[in-house]
Amino acid sequence: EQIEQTYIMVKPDGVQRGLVGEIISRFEKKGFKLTGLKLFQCPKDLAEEHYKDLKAKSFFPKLIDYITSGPVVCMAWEGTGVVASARKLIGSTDPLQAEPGTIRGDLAVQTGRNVVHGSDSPENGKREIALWFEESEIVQWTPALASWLRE
Ligand code: DAT
Ligand code: MG
Repeated sequence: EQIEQTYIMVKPDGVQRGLVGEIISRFEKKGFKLTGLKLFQCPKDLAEEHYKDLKAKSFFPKLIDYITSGPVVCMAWEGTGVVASARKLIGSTDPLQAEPGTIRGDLAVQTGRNVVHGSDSPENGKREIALWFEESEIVQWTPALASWLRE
């Protein structure tokens, strides 16, 4: 089984609304391993690089303003299948379409305030973690409960 990494980020609305603990908790309880965590004020150039695939979209300037409007919480999570599983825990891009039980389905009402980001592929997981974290900020550790999560 391939161990993957994904970049998860509580967006500025999630931080302002006091949802940081709730959001971290969902990934923690699922059983993935946290390998990086920080509060961070995102500069404009980093936001533009992170969302470079959306540069041509009409909403791009608003998206950059939103992501840089206040602190975000950056996370790196690791595990087998973590990329797709995290996307499921997060729910659809439009929170009104997101299923109840998902983070966006439970905690948000609009695409432009959808509280959390998650990488969409293992390749982007690696790319985004390298973009948002220094190498020294990623910690390799063995959770004591590992044998109770996986046989
Ligand atoms: P996701 O965050 O679910 O991976 P995405 O990568 O397609 O979605 O888009 C990145 C972010 O851009 C998304 O979380 C919110 C914003 N966005 C996407 N589509 C939008 C739209 N049609 N109008 C406004 N904002 C949009
Ligand atoms: Mg995306």
